[in-house]
Amino acid sequence: MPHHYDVKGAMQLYFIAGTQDCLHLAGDPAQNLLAILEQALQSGITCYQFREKGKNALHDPNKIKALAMQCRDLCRQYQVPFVVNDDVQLAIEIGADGIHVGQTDMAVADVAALCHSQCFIGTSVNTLEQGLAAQANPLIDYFGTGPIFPTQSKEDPKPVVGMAFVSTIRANGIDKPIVAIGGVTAQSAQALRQRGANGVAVISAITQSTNIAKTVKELLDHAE
Ligand code: TZP
Ligand code: MG
Repeated sequence: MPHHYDVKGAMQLYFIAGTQDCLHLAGDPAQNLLAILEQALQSGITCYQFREKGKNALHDPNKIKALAMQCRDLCRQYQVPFVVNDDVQLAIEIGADGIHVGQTDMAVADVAALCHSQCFIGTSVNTLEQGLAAQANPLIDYFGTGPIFPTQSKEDPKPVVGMAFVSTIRANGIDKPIVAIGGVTAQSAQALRQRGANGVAVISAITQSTNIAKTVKELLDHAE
């Protein structure tokens, strides 16, 4: 039996973050992540991805799992899908709603065999060829297109694709749920939706906001 989520609806405003994205704030990064996530949930984000990644991330698997469970519990309170980045075993262990795997992570067929009954599956697309392959693969439920603009939030970003990439994806008959990612702010969210994105995925626009409620409202402006 496949997962039962409204994936397209979840793409409207997809927040991604880990402790590495909270290091600009004083205090404990894990507590800061939880506080930011709770504000973002209260303000109306439609999906959250737990992404603990890079040299500044937590590295103790027990701490990562404990934090992921706290984030999951917050998302459940607000009935917002909880997605785990990369780590399929963690996603299964803690009952995540979705799993996101990049082009070089575990193969989608293997991910699906392990967890598609519970989790929806997302991937990342940086070229039209990858987009056509993701469209053709029935195991992929959504994908991220980007980076649209330069990003400070990823250590090894792929080449910037620009807003036109979203139009190119739709012009080629790709109709799966897509979320535009990479340097997206309230200034570009509406234009990305007009080009055919179902929504936007952001890290820093929310983690570095000094008014999360206002930022989330602006990022959701003109969403369906
Ligand atoms: N994948 C492509 S760009 C990116 C990821 C995870 C980072 C997006 O972060 P920001 O701060 O919204 O540019
Ligand atoms: Mg990955």
